Amino acid sequence: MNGLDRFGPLLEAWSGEHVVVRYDAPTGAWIFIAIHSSRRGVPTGGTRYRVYARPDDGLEDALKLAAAMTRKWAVVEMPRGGGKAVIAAPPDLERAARDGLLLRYGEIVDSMRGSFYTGPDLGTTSVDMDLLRRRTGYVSGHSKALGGAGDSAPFTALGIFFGMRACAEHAFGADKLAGLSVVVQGVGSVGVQLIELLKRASAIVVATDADREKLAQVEATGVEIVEPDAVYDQECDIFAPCAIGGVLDAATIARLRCRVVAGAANNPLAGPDDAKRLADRGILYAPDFVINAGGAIALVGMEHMSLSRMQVEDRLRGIGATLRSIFARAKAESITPEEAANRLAAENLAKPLEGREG
Ligand code: PPY
Repeated sequence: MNGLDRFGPLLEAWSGEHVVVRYDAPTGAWIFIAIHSSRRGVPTGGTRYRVYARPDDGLEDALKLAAAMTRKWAVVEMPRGGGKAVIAAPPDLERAARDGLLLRYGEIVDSMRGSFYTGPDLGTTSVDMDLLRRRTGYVSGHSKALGGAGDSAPFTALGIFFGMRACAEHAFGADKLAGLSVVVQGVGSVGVQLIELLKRASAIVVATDADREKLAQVEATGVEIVEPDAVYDQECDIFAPCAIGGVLDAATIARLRCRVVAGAANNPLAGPDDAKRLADRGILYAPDFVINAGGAIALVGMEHMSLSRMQVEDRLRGIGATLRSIFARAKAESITPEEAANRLAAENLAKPLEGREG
């Protein structure tokens, strides 16, 4: 079988617990449920639905995303563990076939009997979560009509917004975005919400997306647009990656003309050296798993910890406070903010579990 030859090396290099793998014969999709860590609670993370060049690219994504979830729950101190699912789908599945695939995926999640909790991610919506709930209760982010928290994108966007203000304070000396230029890469569900918040705060927004149709919709609201590949050369104060991961590598970092990188994308850094590359260019980087934790906080907070909307908003504001302390620590310990955030996550992971909320 083509496209599976990296399975062994990928798993050998991974620090997680286990992976549930399923080949979905009716569609040809591969399903990977990566359980990275159950140390702080039930492994919980979204379900990504995407077309990959090869199935092992989907596995690689799942492994990295699940590890990031472990760090994310640890830095925000929520009683959950790291896990993530990837459905590596064939291109152009028809609606009925996609629904069938999701229902079968829901059965697998259900068979795990609560050892993995999921919700929406790139390529899935709360409508999909409603579908999954026909097969399993271990799903968050389903519609309000069915008793869920609904779309998590507004919460993720609000967390990014508070995080950006902390970045602005550190980089420009004032915790406000008015008059700052922000380039938003990706106008998916989080990108569009973020653009609205930025406009309201009187920031100057420039957007891009590979999807022309989506981009045209954003342009129609008065936002300036740039070509997807020109985005790295665009002079701005803040570059906000809000699309797929792996976009920042040696080549693109060399082109950046911004002072801050802060966005919603998971794993925007292509490799382990890229945080240092950003720092060497004098660019402040908000670690992704800190600044993009808003959706995770909102879904689990509202659906499983009975937090009110106000309490969730307080926690989203806390993303800004956490980033401030990460930037201070990075400075004090002469390390990158990424490394400071990793140290904070590792410390929280090592704490004894007694006496924690939840
Ligand atoms: C993420 O932050 O990347 C998530 O996957 C968050 C999340 C948490 C709980 C359910 C679904 C998604």
